Amino acid sequence: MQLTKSSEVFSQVSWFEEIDSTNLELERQLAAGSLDFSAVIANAQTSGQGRLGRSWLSPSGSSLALSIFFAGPHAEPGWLTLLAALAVKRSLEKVGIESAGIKWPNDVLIEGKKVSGILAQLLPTGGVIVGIGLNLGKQHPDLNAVSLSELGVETDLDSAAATIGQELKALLAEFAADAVAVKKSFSDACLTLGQNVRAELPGGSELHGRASEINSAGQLVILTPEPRSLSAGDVWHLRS
Ligand code: BT5
Repeated sequence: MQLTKSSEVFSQVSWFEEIDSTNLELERQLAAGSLDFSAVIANAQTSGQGRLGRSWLSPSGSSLALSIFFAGPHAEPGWLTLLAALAVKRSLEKVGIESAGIKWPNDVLIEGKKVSGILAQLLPTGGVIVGIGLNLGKQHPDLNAVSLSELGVETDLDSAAATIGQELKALLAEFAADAVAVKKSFSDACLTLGQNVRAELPGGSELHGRASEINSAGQLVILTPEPRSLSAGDVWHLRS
């Protein structure tokens, strides 16, 4: 990726060779006070967190673990996850990977395999932690995963984090200036739209229908055939 350093992009950066989870570490740091747009970066996590209690595997050398703190309302929380996914997609384009798409809300996929996942956590203070995992090296064979090195792209943790941070900063500025244009850009990158989907809601119930649009709150609208808006949950793309 490019030669910018993460220390030039984020307001403050803490580095760890290994940590339980960069999201958890950032949460601990917040108790002592953290600056807006500060970041925690790790080479390995022993307890990487996915959504809904799932795990994110990130042994040493396999991926970038990056968590960013947002103190204020840069964008609606629902949009922060989507903007982070779009920032990852744009970062991949910077290194010549054009084929990545976003499975709503938080997966970046290349040819059906996951290269990145996002975990946003709302804090009681109104701030948000956005955690981003990006696969850079060898992956566990049981995962439906792909990494940059498997695609012939070598990058280091610092430049990957810096590029994502820069793209995210740029997107937040674009979003503040012209949210409609960014929403269109997200929709164009979103693999879920137009698909017949099965959605599992956090309470366990299911919806079936066609994913028709991302609404202004960043929710996925599914025609069941009545429109239903989803703010969280898991979505499976079904064969038509
Ligand atoms: C996610 O959850 O995809 C959110 C992942 C967020 C990870 C970052 S790393 C930095 C920060 N610190 C943290 O502790 N977390 C964040 P979800 O949509 O629930 O997907 C989780 C599922 O992805 C797992 O159940 C596995 O099936 C799969 N998975 C786990 N590790 C993977 C990997 N390295 N590559 C691809 N898929 C993986």
